[in-house]
Amino acid sequence: MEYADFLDESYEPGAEDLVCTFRIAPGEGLSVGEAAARVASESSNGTWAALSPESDVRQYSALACGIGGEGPHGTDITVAYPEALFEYGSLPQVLSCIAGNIMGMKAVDTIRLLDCDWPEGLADSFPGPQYGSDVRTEILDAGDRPPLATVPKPKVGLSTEEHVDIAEAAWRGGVDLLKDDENLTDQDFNPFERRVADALEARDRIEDETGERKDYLVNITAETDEMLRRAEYVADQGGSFVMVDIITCGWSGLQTVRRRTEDLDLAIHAHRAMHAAFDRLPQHGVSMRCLAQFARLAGVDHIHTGTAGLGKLENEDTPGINEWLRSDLYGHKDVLPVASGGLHPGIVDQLLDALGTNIMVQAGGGIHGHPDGTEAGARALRAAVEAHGDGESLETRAESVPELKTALDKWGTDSPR
Ligand code: CAP
Ligand code: MG
Repeated sequence: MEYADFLDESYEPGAEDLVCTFRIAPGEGLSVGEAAARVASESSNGTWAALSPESDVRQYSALACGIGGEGPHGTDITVAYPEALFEYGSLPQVLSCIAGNIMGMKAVDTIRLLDCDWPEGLADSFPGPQYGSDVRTEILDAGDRPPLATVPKPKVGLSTEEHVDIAEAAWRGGVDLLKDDENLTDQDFNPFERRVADALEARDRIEDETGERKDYLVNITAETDEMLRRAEYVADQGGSFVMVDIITCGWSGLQTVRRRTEDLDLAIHAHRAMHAAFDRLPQHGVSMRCLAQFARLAGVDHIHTGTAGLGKLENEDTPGINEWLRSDLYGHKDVLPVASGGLHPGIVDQLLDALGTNIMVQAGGGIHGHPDGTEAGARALRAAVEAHGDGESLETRAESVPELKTALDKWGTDSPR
């Protein structure tokens, strides 16, 4: 058993293979084929020295079976992994194979995991989402309109009173969901339990006032046992959602939370803070497309996937990722994509034209930065989304919604830099 045994371009992947596409730049002195063989070997059960094991371990060996054309960031190769290599239901084990040591091998100058094609057995060994985009009707009253969410800004430092006041104003103005920021957890200036209890109490009041269901994406990000305790607290207080910073918490932590949210009947909002450390460079790392795939298998209901070039953040392939999150995956529920980052009422129509309306729209600065405050900012965003649904231009809707007019006067229709 040596590196050359892990390359077979005549091999046709079968239904029981996990097929991964990588983009590689071979290391010095190696051909693409030689580098591809090393990727297959080191990510399954080979190593640098020739081995002669007694037992038939070849059944667990991956095969580099496709070599594509050379592109600006490297050459795309295909590697087929037999399902038997993997532990069913364990994302960390799968990732330790397909995104493990190979990321640091000398045999490749750069390597990026671009895409995965999942076999049924392995995909079915994961729970998948509990709700997916059904949250729009099962938990909220959004119907086929994009649910609107807002993060109180400044992102941390507000007291619980200030946080709840902002929540009330945003809900009253037409937002469906309050959302904690990715770095707001249980700090002294806004402690977790009081924040959750007071905000959900306010939620009940505003629901009575508006006749519309409202809810709260509560950030439970913490050490795993503590996340479980916080999820139970949210359920006890009558919440329906928890938010997890899935990259910083890690896949094991997420899988543990998903087990408990099934019992607690809570939907999971996935924030992807730190994703860009994996996916920003086109020639190296792990693509956001793959991170989203892992998250769907793990069972999140919503995940941030970007704003199709609009907004303040760099993103890759948002429409393609969103399409995969809605695609059939052996009966797993879809995942509701979240567009967030520098959004304001003046660019929402462009966003919905680019991504469709089966998304969640989050605006923080684009609501709380409104000259007339949070409630006006929320009214402006809601009006912008409803105008798009009615096929009416922002400018026309602004004639009857002064809050929208004010937002357009302030921010125009361009993305912030
Ligand atoms: C947006 C946000 C979100 C980012 C995350 C922020 O605030 O709260 O965390 O959108 O990025 O902290 O920047 P604004 P992504 O609405 O005020 O811009 O959605 O790309 O994962
Ligand atoms: Mg944030």
